[in-house]
Parts: sequence; structure tokens; C-alpha cells
Amino acid sequence: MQDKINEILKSSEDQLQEIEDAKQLQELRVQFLGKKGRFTEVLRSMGNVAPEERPLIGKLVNEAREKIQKAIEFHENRLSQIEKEIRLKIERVDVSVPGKKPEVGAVHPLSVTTQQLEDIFIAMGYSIAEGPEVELDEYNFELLNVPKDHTSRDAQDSFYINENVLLRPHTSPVQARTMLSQKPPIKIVCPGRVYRVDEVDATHSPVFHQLEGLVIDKGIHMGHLKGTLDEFVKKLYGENARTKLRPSFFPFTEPSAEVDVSCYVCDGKDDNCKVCKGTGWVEIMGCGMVNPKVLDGCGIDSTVYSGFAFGMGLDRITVSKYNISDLRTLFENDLRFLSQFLGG
Ligand code: 2NL
Repeated sequence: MQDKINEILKSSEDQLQEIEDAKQLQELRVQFLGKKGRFTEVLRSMGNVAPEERPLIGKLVNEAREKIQKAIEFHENRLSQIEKEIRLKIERVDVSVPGKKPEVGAVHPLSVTTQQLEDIFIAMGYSIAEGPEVELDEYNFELLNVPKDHTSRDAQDSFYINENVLLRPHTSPVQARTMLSQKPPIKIVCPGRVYRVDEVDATHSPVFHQLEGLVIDKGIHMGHLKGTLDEFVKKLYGENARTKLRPSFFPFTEPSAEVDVSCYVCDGKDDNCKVCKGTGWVEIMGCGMVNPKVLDGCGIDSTVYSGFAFGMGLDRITVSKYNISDLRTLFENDLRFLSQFLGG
């Protein structure tokens, strides 16, 4: 019996020398120390041992198991040490490898313009209002006093989803919605994407951007409009910028005017100026006093309140500011183009 125990011990030592990984070690543990292991066999055959020798054999078995247990632990440590060394070797960071430059994003030029204009109006006490791009005819035309036979209501000019629903061709419905839901005083600007049926070329796109403004209170008159426009162009184009109003027509304002700004490139001093064509003036927006019919239609008593409104194209302001020769570059999202405006 003693021989058998020694033989098991010897065999475990031999096998342990060959062990290469944790899985083999676990198999060996089961083989020697498990419930159906080799010592269990020995203990089962105790019946053949003389009773007085049994304690001794039991002791020897226990000692042998302990020895193997210790040896397995030793090898466990050895393997995990080796594993750690391999991991450290594989995962070592080579601090001498040159770094990768992080890509820095750019603000889209249209966003730069929009944010700049928003900031100018916020400084004058305006709030920003936004609304849906898919609009109802009611907010888009009906409440704005645009007649049923007006060309802009034509399917040749606006994108219709169905008879009553269309892609908004201006941001005015946002102002109509605001008038319907808020009481004066109202002082808002509405920037946003708008849609009109148009062929794409260097100066036209069926998708473009507008910023419209609306001020309504008691006693608002053209002087407030003119003062606001002057303040606006000074902040946008510099202290020398002046505005000039030319009579015009919009269904939603009365009277209406086109706004010219003194040329921000030559200030009227270059007869060959490409921007103002030598006139000294550049058209930048339309404006007017809100038509009383529009106020009343939107639930604001036109005998108590009056207001002014204006609207401008953000794309044109952007291309002229950055000297961009083709409007399409604003919509193609070619990163080689956009990254020129790094950081805005
Ligand atoms: C232009 C002209 C304009 C407005 C927009 C407006 C909106 C309401 C009431 C009255 Cl709800 N007016 N908007 C007024 C005058 C001109 O835009 O040339 N835009 C690019």
C-alpha cells in the first residue's frame, strides 16, 4: 500500500514537470485529488489493510495529498507568472511611436453666419424661434395674407406634399405660429432651412436658408425698423455701414421695402467693384410694417398693436462674406472645402 502511495506521488511529480498551461494543471488536479481520483482508489482498498496499519496508511495518504496540493499551487504560481510576463511583453506600449494628430472639426460656414446673426439679435433683446420645415398652407400663406392666386403658392414654386401640406418656402410660418401662441410684446428671429422649386447652379439651390425677424408692440413704427437695420448692419459689416430703404411689395407687410447696405467691400469708392457693381449699395433683405390683416388674422388687435418684420437669405450673406464663388459648395459637404473654415 505504501508503495502504491509513493508511486502515485512520483507519477504526479513527473507529470507536473510536463505541465504547460492552466488547463493541464486543472486536469491533473482532478486526476490526483478529485472525488474519483487515484487516492480515492487507495482509500477504497483500505479494507484489505490490517486494522492497526490503517491509521498509518490514512496519514500517509493525507500527507501525499497535501504534498501534491502544494506542488500544484507552486506550479499555478509559476504559470501565472509566465502568463503575466508574456502579457507584459505583448501589451508593452512603444512610447517612441509617433502620435496621430487628432482631427479637429470645423463649424460649417452657414452655421457660423447663423450664429453670428443670432448673437447680434440676442444682444438687441430678441429670442430665437424655430418651427417645422413641413408646414400647413394655413400658417404658410393663408395667415400671411398671400392671395390664393399668388405665384409663390404655385406648385411650380413650392414643393407640395399634398393640397394643404408643403415644404416651407420661407420661415414666416414660424412667426405666424408665434403670434398665435404668444401675447405681445413679441421680439423674435427665426433662422432656418427653406425650400423652393429651383434648378441647381452656382447661385441657386432648391434648399436654402433664411433668417426672419418680427417685432410687435404698442407704438412700433418705421423708425424702429430703420434703427434696428442700422444697428444690425453696423454689427455685421462694421461701423461705417449704412442702410437705404427702397419701396417694394410683400403681401405680409405694408408698407414694404428692400434694404440696401452701403457696399462692405468698396464703400462706394470703386466704380468697378464686383460686389456692388459700382453702385455703392448691396441689397441684403426685405422688410416692412406687418400688414394689419396679418396681425388680426393671428389674433393680435391691429388697432392696439403694430409691428415690423424683415427677412434675409443666409446663403448669400455667407458666400459674400467668404468670397465663395459657388453656392453648391455649401451643400456638398466636401471636407476639403469645409475644413478651410476651421474654428469658424
Ligand atoms: C425677403 C423678404 C420678408 C417678412 C419677410 C414677415 C413675416 C410675418 C409677417 C410679416 Cl409673420 N412679415 N416676414 C417681411 C418682409 C420681408 O422677407 O426678401 N426675404 C429673403
